[in-house]
Amino acid sequence: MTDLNLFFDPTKCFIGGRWVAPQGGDYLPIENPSTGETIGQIARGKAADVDAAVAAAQVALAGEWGRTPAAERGRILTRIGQKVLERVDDLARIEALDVGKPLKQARADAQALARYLEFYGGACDKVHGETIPYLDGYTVYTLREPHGVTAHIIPWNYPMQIIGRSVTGALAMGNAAVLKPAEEACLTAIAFARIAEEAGLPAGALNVVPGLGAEAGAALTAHPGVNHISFTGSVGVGKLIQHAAANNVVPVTLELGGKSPQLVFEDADLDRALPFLINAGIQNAGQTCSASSRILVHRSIHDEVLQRMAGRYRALKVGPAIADLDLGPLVSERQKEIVGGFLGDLGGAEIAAEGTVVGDAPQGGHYQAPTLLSHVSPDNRLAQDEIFGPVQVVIPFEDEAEAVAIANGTDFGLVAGVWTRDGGRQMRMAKAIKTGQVFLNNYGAGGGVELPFGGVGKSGHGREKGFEALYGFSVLKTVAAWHG
Ligand code: TXE
Repeated sequence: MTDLNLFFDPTKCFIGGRWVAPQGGDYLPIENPSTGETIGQIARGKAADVDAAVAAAQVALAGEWGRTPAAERGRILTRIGQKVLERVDDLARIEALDVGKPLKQARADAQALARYLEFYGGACDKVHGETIPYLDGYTVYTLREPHGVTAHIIPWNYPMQIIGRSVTGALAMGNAAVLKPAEEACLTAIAFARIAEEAGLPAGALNVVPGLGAEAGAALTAHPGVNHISFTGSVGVGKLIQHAAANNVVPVTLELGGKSPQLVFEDADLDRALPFLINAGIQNAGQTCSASSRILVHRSIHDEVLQRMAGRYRALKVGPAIADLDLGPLVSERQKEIVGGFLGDLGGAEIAAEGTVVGDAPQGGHYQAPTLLSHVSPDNRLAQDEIFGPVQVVIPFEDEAEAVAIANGTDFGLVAGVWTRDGGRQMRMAKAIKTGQVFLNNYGAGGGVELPFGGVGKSGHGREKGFEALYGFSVLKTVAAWHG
């Protein structure tokens, strides 16, 4: 069996600065998606553990953490970031085993987490209120205060990146966080708590309760002691969480994935575009909220782009995370069934090219060859629904108007890419596409932690990443003083 060789105890919850067993005494298996083996177990936290975590967060806010000045919060976050950097290799190895992503991608995630801590560490003491001119005899100013206890429900696809953009922003503003990682991949969330503890984060500022969505997750989002909810995951669960937030009248940030297009015009620099077109679809085996699953191409270059993409697809190799190929396995058999369900019903689409699962990939792993599809009608479910696997569709368009109509023709709006040398067209497209982010002649902008991120439509609402997140993780208070 794989030796996990961890620097923390994965069977514990982290509550109020202590490592505690789940109160119900129940555990969940950890699966290695590359082999299908069970490689350990994690706590199956439930409502009682969530109660304890929320109470610990409230104690922290009333105590040392609540009194920690902004600059000191910044030093602590910066220190955690430095310790994350020291552990990049360990974290990458653990994430590769837990999520199945190739080592180099897991490494990039760990480095991104460190970068978030650096960014938000530096930002803590730079969020100012303002003074507002008002009536004679008054002085009016605003304060930015923490919400209080923030709940963070995160998925399994990018645990470290999502902790970076969600939890660290909340801590920067002085909130106390309760984190419920996904049951499929909890290990780096628990590792993060251990590193934060080592770096001197005061007890209760961060609490981690692993467990099932319907148990620990539902208990956390319904908890009356929670003052803000940040959720990344499926649209269905996002709706449940928005209902739960409505019950307690608390703000909620939802990041629910997408069907993000890249628009390739006839004047695009194809040599530059090609790697972006493909990487944005296959990174993390397509299990990425901002995956670009739709490639819209001007009809005059459609066949050329399809052919060039197909050539690259045929060279893609899929294998165990540790082998560090282009793609690893999908996270679970369930995810493989979801993707297989889409590919089992092409509805007139054609397979233009597939990658290869390497011969020595272990039998029990959840491998899926990357698949490029052509002849896909824009209303085919393959072009409408989030597949969350390594599947891209190529769709031709006639002109700008049709490109925009197809790009905007899904329920989602998270990210878009536009490839054209025409400056006027770049500006028109950036305005016309309904989405949270637009990339002109790139896609993803290197993951930049500085860039606000979030969706429109069923991709969700609220913004994380960048300075903007700090406004979402705080409440504005207006103080009006009459002094005569
Ligand atoms: O997501 P879930 P799943 C999409 C993607 C994927 C599909 C299913 O299309 O195929 O969702 O993935 C917690 N109350 N995305 O099932 O169920 C759960 O424990 C509170 C897109 O993994 O939404 C986990 O921590 N919490 C996405 C988190 O919600 C609940 C990333 C996400 O799980 C809960 C992941 C409940 N009732 C999937 N039920 C993206 N935006 O990138 C579940 N959870």
